[in-house]
Amino acid sequence: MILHEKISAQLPAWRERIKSLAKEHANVVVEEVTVGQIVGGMRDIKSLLSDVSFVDPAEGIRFRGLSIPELLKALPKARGGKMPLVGGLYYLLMIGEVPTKEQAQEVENEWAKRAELPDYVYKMLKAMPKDTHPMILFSQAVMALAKDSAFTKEYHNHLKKDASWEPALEDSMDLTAKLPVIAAFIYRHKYFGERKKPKYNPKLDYGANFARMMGVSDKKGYAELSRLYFILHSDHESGNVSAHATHLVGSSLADVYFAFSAGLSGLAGPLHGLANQECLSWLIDVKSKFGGVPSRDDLYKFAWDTLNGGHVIPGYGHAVLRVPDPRFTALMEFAKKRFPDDELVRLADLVFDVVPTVLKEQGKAKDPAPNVDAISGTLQYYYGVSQFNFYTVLFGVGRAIGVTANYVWARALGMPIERPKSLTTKMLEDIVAKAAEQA
Ligand code: NMX
Ligand code: MLT
Repeated sequence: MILHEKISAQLPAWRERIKSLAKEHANVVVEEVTVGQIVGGMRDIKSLLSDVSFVDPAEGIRFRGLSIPELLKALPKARGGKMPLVGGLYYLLMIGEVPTKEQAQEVENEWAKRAELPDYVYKMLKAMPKDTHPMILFSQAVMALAKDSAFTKEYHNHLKKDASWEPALEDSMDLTAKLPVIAAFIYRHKYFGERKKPKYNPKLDYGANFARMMGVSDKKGYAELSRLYFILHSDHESGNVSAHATHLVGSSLADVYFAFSAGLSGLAGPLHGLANQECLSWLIDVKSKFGGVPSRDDLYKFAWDTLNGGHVIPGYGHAVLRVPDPRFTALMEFAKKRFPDDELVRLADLVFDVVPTVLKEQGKAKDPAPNVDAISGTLQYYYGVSQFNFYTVLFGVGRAIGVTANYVWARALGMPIERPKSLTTKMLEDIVAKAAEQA
């Protein structure tokens, strides 16, 4: 398999780099950790290693060094579309080089071979109560697949540490191949009562398959959105909850199914991936309260009412970014090019104009700008995917692309089990008292 060959070729030199850092430079200080960071959710503590992506606060994400506009330009495009092949992104994230069209297609072909879902997963999903949240179903399905993990099987068969990335890659290819099928089945079954298995067509790419299996009416348009959506949601460096949870659990040598289902559990939180569902629901509330797009003044007041009611404004703020999220910009551009007159797009644009002012006036949020969730649901809604609570599943399909690339490289580089040190409140107070004495 192409990804296997390319990773094998890079490994000896990369392992030497890590070995040199660990052995010769282990005592070089990166930076200090403050009390504020410890009580403040470990914000900005530089303590994770990932070459897959990096988030610059003033610029946003770079995937293997490429900004979003650069990435969208450089990656090979899907047949009949303007958006890149998702398989090309997986190649880039795994290998660190922009693939040729043939290389991207090889990844797509691998996915097509591995997309079939075992029968027990369908049975399990069908057996769940109708009102189960789709993120529960999604995470359950991922976890169930651990039964067939190549990694776990080989681990119990004396897997050598140096070779552990190989079954990790096999599992990651299998998992990412199956996710669109799982997601589409959950969608068709939960909201439309369909019981038949979605069919993955090997002649179509990942995005086009997803659009067909979802059964939306504008398949071409939705295939383009799906490609863009999965690419943009794939990774956001390693410290966000879903990426970090996946990495942490993977560091115990749990297989990628267990590790990613932990990531999905984190994604299901309203401050993380669930914000896209909350955000669209907030926009729809605005629309129904005012019977359409409100005036600037009415929206300003509504936003303040949300804050005064003790709620956050979903889709705004970020732990790292200090500028509008370039993923928001890319999705907004997509919408404005294709359906600029859509009422929700106009509303999301007005919110972009008003909410940062309100958040700045309130003075709490460090980043008053929109993040990706401020617009992602609006685009789904346009294509008829109007069931808000499904949106985090879509985020999850995309997120797997980045976090599994990280998982494979973590095994390839022999990264150890993660185990930071904790302190008690009293210990922190003592540190503070000592610092005051010395000042
Ligand atoms: N609306 C109201 N208050 C906010 C918002 C917001 N959108 N963003 C931050 N704040 C508040 C925050 O609750 C905190 O208040 P307090 O001191 O009372 O606890 C204060 O501002 C400082 O928070 P920050 O340091 O700016 O943000 P933090 O890094 O802690 O959290 C988020 C980042 C993204 C969790 C936060 O901005 C938020 O809750 N946003 C809304 C939910 C959201 O859009 N989440 C999606 C994240 C992106 N994703 O794709 O997953
Ligand atoms: C993400 O995509 O994971 C979010 O923007 C959250 C983050 O980066 O912290």
